[in-house]
Amino acid sequence: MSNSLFSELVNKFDINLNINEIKAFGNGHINDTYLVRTLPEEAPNYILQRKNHKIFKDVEGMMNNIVIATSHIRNQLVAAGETEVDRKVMTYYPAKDGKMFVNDDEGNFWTLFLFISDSQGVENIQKPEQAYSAARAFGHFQFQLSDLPGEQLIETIPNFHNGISRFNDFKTAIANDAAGRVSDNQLLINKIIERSENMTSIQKWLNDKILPLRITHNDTKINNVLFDKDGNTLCIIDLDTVMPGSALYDFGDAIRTIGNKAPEDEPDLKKIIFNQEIYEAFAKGYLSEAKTFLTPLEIESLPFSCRYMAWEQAMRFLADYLNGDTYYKTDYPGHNLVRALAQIRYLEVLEENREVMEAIVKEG
Ligand code: ADP
Ligand code: GN1
Ligand code: MG
Repeated sequence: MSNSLFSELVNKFDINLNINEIKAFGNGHINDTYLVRTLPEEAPNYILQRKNHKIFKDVEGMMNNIVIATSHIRNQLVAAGETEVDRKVMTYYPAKDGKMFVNDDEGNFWTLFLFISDSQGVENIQKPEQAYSAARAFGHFQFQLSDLPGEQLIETIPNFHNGISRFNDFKTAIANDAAGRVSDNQLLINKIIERSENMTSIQKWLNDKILPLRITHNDTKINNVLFDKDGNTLCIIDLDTVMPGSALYDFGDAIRTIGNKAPEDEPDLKKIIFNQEIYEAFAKGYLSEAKTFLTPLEIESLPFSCRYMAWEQAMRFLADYLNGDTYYKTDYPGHNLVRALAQIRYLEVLEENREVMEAIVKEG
């Protein structure tokens, strides 16, 4: 898209900006993110983000969730006398027509929010202290939303972490065999199927109301926490999937990304190693915030949630590969298969480390 088209989009928002440049930013698998730099140098910068409306089918409802959640947190911060509110919670801007997005001529949905200056997202956590702080930030985020009535929020992607419906989608992908890739991947497919009975238990507990439904983030990749330059956490970002869910998904997904010494698409399976030190720091940080509101079953199931999220993610990547790569952005042919193989290997590694993971959570 040309600079003038970008500027045209930004001008539809209810904010006057003197744009210096707009450039691609970030490396998510779903949305497209652009940094809007403004003049003078010291003025705030912004992020323009195209929401993937093929995946988020109700962008208006999603933005409504985000406004409800961020306003709720903002009110708490103001009431507590917090001075740097705009660095502790996301600030989204409305369009001139009052909506929280603008549409372009092709029907895409664009949103604008404040770029939190002097902040950084971390792709690979190396230090246990960072894991401890990030865990506290995610736990605190759940706490901040714990008194918000869940009925106000929609499911931005229905059944997002529902293991039963994800497994049904997976079986459909196998039955359709749209890309003719099933027969070559039977071994991997079986690794998912043989664990399905056990893995769908979180959803069964939610259905039976044995587990509480909370308002959770649902995409707790570690790069969704912003740190300041001194390593303190600032704010939780990427709020597209804030909706009713289980606290277990947030814990498990964070460990999926940082409890593994290798990235989620590591092709060399020997490099996929459990990072016990980071897991321990994350578990301790999370529990220091969340112990007060989690139920005993939730606490006891934290190690299981890590295995669940690895299984779910392996299944999602593999289903996408079998469907012909229609969901995730990929960098090369076969990328989704590499991701699925890496996630299954990580699941096996977590299974090997089950006892130590349970012992760490018991210690609190
Ligand atoms: P995606 O859904 O594609 O992961 P994000 O909303 O997480 O997109 O944004 C992509 C990247 O942009 C983040 O990982 C982070 O580095 C940066 N980013 C996002 N929001 C902010 C913000 N409010 N302030 C500063 N940087 C941000
Ligand atoms: C997607 O957008 P991004 O990269 O933060 C996905 C997550 C997956 C993740 C795997 C809406 O997250 O659920 O865990 O990729 N988001 C959506 O890396 O599907
Ligand atoms: Mg993100």
